[in-house]
Amino acid sequence: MEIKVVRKVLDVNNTIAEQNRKLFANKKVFVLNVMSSPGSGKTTTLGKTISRLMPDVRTAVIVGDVSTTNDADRLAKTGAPVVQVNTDAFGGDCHLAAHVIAKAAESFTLEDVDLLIVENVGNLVCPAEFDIGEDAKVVVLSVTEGEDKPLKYPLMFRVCDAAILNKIDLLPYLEYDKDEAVRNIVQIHPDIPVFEISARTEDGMESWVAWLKEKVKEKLKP
Ligand SMILES: Nc1nc2c(ncn2[C@@H]2O[C@H](COP(=O)(O)OP(=O)(O)O)[C@@H](O)[C@H]2O)c(=O)[nH]1
Ligand SMILES: [Mg+2]
Repeated sequence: MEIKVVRKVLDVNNTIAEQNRKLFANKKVFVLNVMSSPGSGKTTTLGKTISRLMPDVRTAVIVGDVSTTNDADRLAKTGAPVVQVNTDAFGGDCHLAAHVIAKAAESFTLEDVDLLIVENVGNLVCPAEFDIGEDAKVVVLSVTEGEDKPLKYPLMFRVCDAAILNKIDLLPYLEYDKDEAVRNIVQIHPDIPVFEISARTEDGMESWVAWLKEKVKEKLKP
């Protein structure tokens, strides 16, 4: 019984996600869904990423958190239009569902947007299950979270098109086997690109931003 209810929720979500996908295709907007556990560095990474993309790639952001507008305030400093969604209004949902994205996207003039970035609610479980009509999904894993997280949360790593391994500036202070972390990611998702970066020092940012730019360009090509 419970499984049927869950399936129905996901079916309804998938239908709205397809409507979103059509709308974004029609408006030529590339949508990136960014997911991770809380604190792995999504907002910091996105702030630095957007600064490198603008004004060439016109970027807008939807930020999801259970509560507060902290991240929207941080990302608005890049000059990109930002909408904060607080899921405590929806019972404290642990993810952004497709209908929430549809509503939030109404705040933007999509004709003036090339890239819509969605910073999802922080956790490695629910966001992986909800299609929002995006073109690509990215997971951010930081080196303070342990090498085994891809094995513990395999769905997240399976559904993502790229993985960012963040906070590599901290490696000298940790007993962290980076190669093992990358092996675990690739064991779950062979051939997935893994970008080793420090959002703080901006080490490794170029190849990540180049990958994203290429993806956006592919979609915007006439
Ligand atoms: N040392 C270090 N700290 C980072 C890095 N990226 C983010 N942080 C810090 O990690 C904390 C959480 O970052 P935030 O971007 O808010 O993570 P989010 O919850 O995933 O959006 C903040 O204190 C950041 O300053 C990094 O590359 N290196
Ligand atoms: Mg954040």
